[in-house]
Amino acid sequence: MNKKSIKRAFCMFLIMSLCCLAGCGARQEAEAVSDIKEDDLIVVGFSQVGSESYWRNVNSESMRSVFTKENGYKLIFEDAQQKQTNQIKAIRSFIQQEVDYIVVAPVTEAGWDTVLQEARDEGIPVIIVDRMVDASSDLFECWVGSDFELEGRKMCEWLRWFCVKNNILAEDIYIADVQGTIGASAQIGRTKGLEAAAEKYGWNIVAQADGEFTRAKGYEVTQQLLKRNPKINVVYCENDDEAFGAIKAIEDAGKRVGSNIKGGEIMVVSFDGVKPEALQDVLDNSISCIVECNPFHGPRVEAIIRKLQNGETPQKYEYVDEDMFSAHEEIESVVVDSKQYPVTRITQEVIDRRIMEFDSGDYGDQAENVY
Ligand code: GYE
Repeated sequence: MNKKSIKRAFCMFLIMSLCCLAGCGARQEAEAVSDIKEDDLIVVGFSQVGSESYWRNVNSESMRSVFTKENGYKLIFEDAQQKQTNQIKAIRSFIQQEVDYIVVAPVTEAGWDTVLQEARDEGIPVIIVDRMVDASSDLFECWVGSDFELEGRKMCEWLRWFCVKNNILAEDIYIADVQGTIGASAQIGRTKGLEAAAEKYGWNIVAQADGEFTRAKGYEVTQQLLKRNPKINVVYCENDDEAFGAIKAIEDAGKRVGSNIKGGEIMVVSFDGVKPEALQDVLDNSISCIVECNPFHGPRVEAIIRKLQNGETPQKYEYVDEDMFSAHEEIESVVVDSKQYPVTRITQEVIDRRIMEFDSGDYGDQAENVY
């Protein structure tokens, strides 16, 4: 054998050994997972809102990805199809199945006392995620989600400075508020933020209607509102899916979408910033500003359950940090209650980086990203 063939043979041996090792590793891992006994698993019943938006689907995936057998959990996932009655049924069935934890992402805030009391009577801890419940705080262990009113206020500060910098008078602003599901915390907070700012700065809110956080409803509602109110020059969509519908409705009505309000364009702003297409719309100036809403609650809820398992007391309310996105350079940050919030300037690079981070599951330590 010459030197070259010895080298090649050695390489082959090395590759084969590595493959064998990797195979053994994978096999061992599979065996380890199948060794986990069903009885040892922590059973989590999760009642999810539905699948009304891209945000929601990413949120469901985030929950599914942590509550796995490998991590020591059995997840019972129930999709409520945007109906609270389905959530109440699901919670009652979780109680019957004697799950260890109940996690609820409530559709709307009101009407939870009775069923949460039933869970409490059975000694099952309840964790509320994303939206909030309007119930006595001793009926649940803790809550983790976004400060929706702050999101609305951040957006309105952005709009205010946009108007100042572009010499647009407050009285010339005519806003259509395409709301989220009425009674959901995300709707209540975002609407409240807008109403307070309109009052403070003198903007006109000419119409408000329920867009149910969906693209189809966002389209339908915007189409109707534009017909009835030809003066509308800002469409405040309470999520990106509604914004996709609104953009189409504006274009179908023969009008132009964009930030040039003085030039006759209709400005669209929205919330979430999860779907890459939404950020692309920011770059293309179809959406002028997005206030981020972070959907990665799976690791946060899992961290809470781990604490409860260890006999620790988790923080009662945990809010997640959130960004803002715009392609406009003139507003670098906004201030709400003396706190400064930077606005990330959207470029193709920023979009590509976010896509890469999301694809690889590397979006920072999400469980830590709370205050
Ligand atoms: O903004 C929207 C979703 O509750 C934060 O619900 C959530 C909202 C989110 O359908 O896209």
